[in-house]
This record gives sequence, C-alpha cells and structure tokens, in this order.
Amino acid sequence: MDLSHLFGPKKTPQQKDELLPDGKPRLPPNQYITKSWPVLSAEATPKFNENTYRFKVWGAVEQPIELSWRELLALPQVTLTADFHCVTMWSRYNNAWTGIHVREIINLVKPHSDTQFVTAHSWTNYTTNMPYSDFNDDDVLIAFQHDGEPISPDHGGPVRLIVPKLYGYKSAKWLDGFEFMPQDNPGFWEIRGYHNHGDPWQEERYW
Ligand SMILES: Nc1nc2c(c(=O)[nH]1)N[C@H]1C(S)=C(S)[C@@H](COP(=O)(O)O)O[C@H]1N2
Ligand SMILES: [Mo]
Repeated sequence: MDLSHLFGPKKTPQQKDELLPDGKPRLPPNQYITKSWPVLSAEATPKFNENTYRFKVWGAVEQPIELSWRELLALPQVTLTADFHCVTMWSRYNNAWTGIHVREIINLVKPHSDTQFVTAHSWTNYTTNMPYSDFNDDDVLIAFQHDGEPISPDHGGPVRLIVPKLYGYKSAKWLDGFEFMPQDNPGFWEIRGYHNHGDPWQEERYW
C-alpha cells in the first residue's frame, strides 16, 4: 500500500545532482520535487464557453488576430516534456504538454521589431508579463493536454500557457490572449511582489 500521500509532498533528494545540458542543476536552488500536482490559483476556477471564447493577439504586431476556439485548435500541435517550478518551492518533473508552440502565433502576427515584452492574458483577468526573449523560446506552449489528458479546469483547462524556464506564475491558466509591447507592464503577481522576471535558477522569487 502506498501511504506516501499521508506524509506530504514526496522528496527525492537522490535526484538533486542531475544537471541540465547547459550545466545548470536540474532542480533549481531551494526547490523540492513533488509527484503530486498542487493547484495554485488566485481566482476561482472559471467556466469555459467554447462558443464565446476568442483567442486574441494585439499590440506591437503587424497582424493582430482573433481566433475562435475551433480556429485555435486547428493550428499545428506538438508534445514536449518539461519540468515545472513554482515560486512556492515545489517542482514537478517530466510534464508532457501538448499544444501549440508560441512560434506558430508569432509567425501569424509578425511582431514589430521593437517588441520587447509580452503579457499573457486570462479570461479571468489574470495577467503575467515576460521578456519577449523568454517567450520566444523552444519550450513555450499554449497547452491543451497534460500527460495525455485534457488539462483539468483547476489546472487552467482547457487552455493555458506553459513557460517551463520561469517560475509557474508566468504560465497563465485559462489563457485567452497575448499582448506584444515595446515596454514592460508587470502583471497580477508581479505587482503584488513576485519577481518581475522569475528565473528559478537565479531564485528571482520576490522583489
Ligand atoms: N490565471 C491564473 N494563472 C495562474 C495562476 C493563477 O493564480 N491564475 N497561478 C500561477 C502559479 S503561481 C502557478 S505555480 C501555476 C500553477 O499551476 P497549477 O495550479 O496547474 O499547478 O499557475 C500559474 N498560473
Ligand atoms: Mo506558483
């Protein structure tokens, strides 16, 4: 019988020495590994209506877009596996995410050359900002599935952002758009004290 759930998050210190290809430790400083998947939401889990849903991209772009749920789902999808690091110190390894790579969106909207920041928007009005260079990366996805299952409503389903290399608060749940900007604009947690950048390996937790 597996009683590990009675004793809190499972810690596996033997994995602590693993290194990433770039030489950084796989587990960022002062994180612990959990096998469970905690829910962290500032707001109540919202309803989703596929008839009224619109995925919008606007701001410093040549071609703003507004896609219906069907049109969004028609874009090419990929699956990638990534670790997830929350600023509250838990990390969850090996999450398989399936969804649209953000470069599909970048190619459609053609950001202006002065684009330096992106804000991700949720239909709950949650927002989070990040440098364009962190957004336009190999592992940043608009995700619909986690480990082969549709993402549950509490975890941001049916559609959320995934930015594995920054703390979890950059991975906006209930995603409905991106705003491209020449200047920075701190988001929901960023104006409440979470670090504006949020690099787990620099321990950019609070500011
Ligand atoms: N809309 C929205 N997105 C959000 C949050 C939130 O409160 N609201 N919390 C963030 C934080 S702090 C983390 S760690 C992850 C948690 O995702 P999970 O609840 O699926 O574990 O979602 C991020 N995205
Ligand atoms: Mo978090």
